[in-house]
Amino acid sequence: MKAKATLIIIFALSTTLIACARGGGVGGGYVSNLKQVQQQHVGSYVVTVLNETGQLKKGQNKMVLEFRNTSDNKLESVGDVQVNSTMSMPGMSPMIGQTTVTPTDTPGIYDVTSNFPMAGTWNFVVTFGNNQRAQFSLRAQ
Ligand SMILES: [Cu+2]
Repeated sequence: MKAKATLIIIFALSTTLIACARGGGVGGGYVSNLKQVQQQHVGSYVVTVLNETGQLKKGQNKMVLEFRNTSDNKLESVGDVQVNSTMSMPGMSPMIGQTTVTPTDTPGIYDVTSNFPMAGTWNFVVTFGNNQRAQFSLRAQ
């Protein structure tokens, strides 16, 4: 009886692992085990920045941008998404954090890579849909 229960548990675990192994990039293999970095409500959308640790670091970062409709909490494609990532520097022109956004096969999920050349607070402005804008203040450590 006990062995049977163990087998069922192993089966359930392996099914979960197979589901997680699908897809390539962080967002391509989008699974709910990503951690939230920050979230904003913009109009009828909830926009969330996620990654594997929930924290950002100086240098190269892989993230996922998630767009959900607040009415049903379902993922929703928002068309072209652009990110402008800058750090204001006293007495200097802003520092740029090179960022690329790639749509994934899942509507509402976008892969994002950012290179933050400096630790500190980054203004991470996401433009999407009908010129809507989510403004994040992200800390890279
Ligand atoms: Cu800087």
